[in-house]
Formats: sequence, structure tokens, C-alpha cells
Amino acid sequence: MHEFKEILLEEYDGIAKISINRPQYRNAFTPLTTAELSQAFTIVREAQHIRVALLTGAQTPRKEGQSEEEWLRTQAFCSGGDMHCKGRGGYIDQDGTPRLSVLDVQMQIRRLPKPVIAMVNGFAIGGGHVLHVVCDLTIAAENAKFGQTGPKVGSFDAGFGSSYLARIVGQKKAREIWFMCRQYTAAEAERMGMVNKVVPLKDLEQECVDWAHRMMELSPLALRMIKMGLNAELDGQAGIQELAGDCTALYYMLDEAQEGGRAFLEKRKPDWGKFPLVP
Ligand code: 1HA
Repeated sequence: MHEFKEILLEEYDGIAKISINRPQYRNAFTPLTTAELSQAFTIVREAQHIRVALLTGAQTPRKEGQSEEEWLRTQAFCSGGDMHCKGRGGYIDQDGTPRLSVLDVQMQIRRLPKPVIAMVNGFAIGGGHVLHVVCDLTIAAENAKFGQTGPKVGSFDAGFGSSYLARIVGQKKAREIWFMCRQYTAAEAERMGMVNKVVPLKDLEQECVDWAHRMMELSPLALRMIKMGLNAELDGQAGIQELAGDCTALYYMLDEAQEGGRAFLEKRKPDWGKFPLVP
């Protein structure tokens, strides 16, 4: 759909697949990666025919002589911020500016009025773990590994990466994940409630497509309103603003809202009496 350097954006049958494409670095993200992710999510938001987005990591080909087990162990969804770019104040972009722009990507995923599935094909670590947390659903391969490293490498995400995580797995587990910096298997992550389903890696994409197709049989507007309602419950005024915006868009679709605008332009009083006030 679009040429990028550090991500891939593909589309099939109303489903967009966004892959972080730096498998040699376990799909760690640079400021360029996050800038491209932002562009991709904007494209996905604007494209009316796209109904569901998948977020994943590009895979490495299996090397000659490498066992399947070893190959599976080295695959990654995303291993967080690229340590080669980590500087004072953020991850340093090509112009020397420090950035934490993955936070904007997190917000875009949460605000995207379409479901986003994290298709976790391997390591989801550090800022990569947070990316799966902010997706609406997570489907993981059996070989996936989940965990935080922030306090080990001089970082932390006390935003969605902690508070929203705690809403999903509970306060004790969220504190364990951050205070211990251990890795968890896909099965453990599923038991904690942060993964919806675990399948073998070879079946992962088909499973995600099946979930996407199931959601595409349902009312897009109903799913959108549910997503915004679930966000509003957690996000305070900003969440209510998001939900209220969608309510305004729906109201504008009614004759009653059109009457107000028309009456103003026709310099008359609006006739609200024409519209039923259902109990
Ligand atoms: O906390 C935040 C933020 C908070 C607030 C706001 C913004 C934030 C933005 C980002 C972040 C963070 O993400 S902090 C956390 C950063 N990430 C990490 O600490 C994870 C580092 N990586 C690992 O722990 C491990 O690589 C791994 C568990 C994912 C995989 O281990 P494995 O299989 O033993 O592979 P390994 O040999 O370590 O890595 C393979 C190659 O990938 C290495 O390169 P090579 O030596 O072959 O040249 C390795 O350097 C590279 N690599 C892996 N992860 C990263 C990386 N290179 C740069 N940055 C990485 N994150």
C-alpha cells in the first residue's frame, strides 16, 4: 500500500497488516520506525474499506543448520526502543532530536475507531510489550515471550504500560511484571488475561484473520462505540471526549440535528416538535 523503510504495511480483504521490519534487532523501534507506524495507523484510520488492523513483527528466515526450536526462539514481535538510539531525553532521531514518539503510536492504537489485534509472533519486550498491551486483542504464538526490561536498562513506562496493564492483569501481577523484569511464556500470559488465544506460530496469521473476519461480520459502528466506551471508563475526561465525539457524529446523522443548522440558515426558529422524544 505504501513504501516504508522500517515497517511494512500490507492489506488484504479489508484487513491491514502492519509489521515492524527490523528482525535483525528483534524488531526494536527507532524514531523512524515509530514515525512510520504513526503514518501507517493514519492511513488505516482514513481507509474506509479497512475494518481491522493487525500489528506484528517481521520474521527472520530460518538459517541453514538452525533447528526449528532455535529459530522459533529468536523470532520477535517487538523488543522495545532501539538501544543504539537511546540518548539523553529520548531516542535520538536522524536530526539529533530526542523523541519518545512511541507514546503517540500507543495513543493512535487506542483511539483507532477499528479493532487492532496484536499478532505476537515472538518476543514482546519493553516498549514492545506495551504495544501489545494497548492493542484491543492479543493472539500469541506458542513461542512468544512477554516481559518488561525498563528498570534493567534505564527506562520505564508508567503510562498505559503500567496503569492499563494493571487493569488487565491486576495490580499485583502488574507490579510483579515491572518489579521483577522476568519473561513469561505465552501460556502464562494467557492465564494472566493479557492474551486472548495461543496457537502454534504456523497458524498465527490465519487465526488472526479468522478473528478479524468474525469481527467484520458484526456492526462496525457497534464495535467502535464499545471500544470508545471501554476506553472512556478508564481514560477520564479524555476518554469521555472520545466517546462524546462519536455521539456527536451520530447525532449529526439525525434529521433533528440537521433541522438546527437549516433553521439558522433560513433565519427561522427550529421546529423541534417534529422529532419524537422516546422515553
Ligand atoms: O521503556 C520505554 C519507553 C518508556 C516511555 C516512553 C517511551 C519508551 C520507549 C521505549 C521504551 C523501551 O522499550 S525500554 C526497553 C528497551 N528494550 C529492551 O531492553 C530489550 C532489549 N533486548 C533484549 O532484552 C533481548 O534482545 C531479547 C529478550 C528481546 C531477545 O534476547 P535474545 O534472543 O538473546 O537476543 P539478543 O542476542 O539479545 O538480540 C539479538 C540482536 O538484536 C542483538 O544484536 P547483535 O548483537 O546480533 O548485533 C541485539 O543487540 C539486538 N537487539 C535486541 N533488542 C534490542 C536490540 N538492539 C537494540 N535495541 C533493542 N531493544
